[in-house]
Amino acid sequence: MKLIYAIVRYDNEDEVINALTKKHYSVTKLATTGGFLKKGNTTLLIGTEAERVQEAIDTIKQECGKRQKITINMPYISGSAMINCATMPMTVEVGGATIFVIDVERYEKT
Ligand code: 2BA
Repeated sequence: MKLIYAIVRYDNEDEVINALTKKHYSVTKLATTGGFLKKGNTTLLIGTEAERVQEAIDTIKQECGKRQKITINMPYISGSAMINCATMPMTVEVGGATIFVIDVERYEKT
């Protein structure tokens, strides 16, 4: 048994969840926040048999699309005082999904 953590963009969550549930995966959706951009994203928990992990990942990839580069204005503090706060353009990649696959030691429903 494996547990997949998939961090996806909020915009993609419905499509991903629908595609996974259609293929009979059980999914739990958590509302999460990225530490870097401080924007809402969605973390999906998917518990499944090891042999079904690749199909789940392929489904997630298909629904989330390719990663894209975007430019954001990051707060930039010059010197030590907040009064000197300005913004600095920075390019980051967004989209796609960040996926972790973890071994499950025990799984039961009571
Ligand atoms: P955020 O932390 O808000 O990161 C948004 C995007 O900013 C990231 O996209 C990445 O392109 C960039 N980024 C993140 N941390 C950075 C840093 N320290 N310096 C420069 N650029 C940085 P993704 O890689 O697609 O990540 C999307 C979201 O997935 C992240 O949102 C975070 O919530 C989660 N995530 C990604 N990698 C993770 C990891 N290794 N552990 C835990 N969560 C992760």
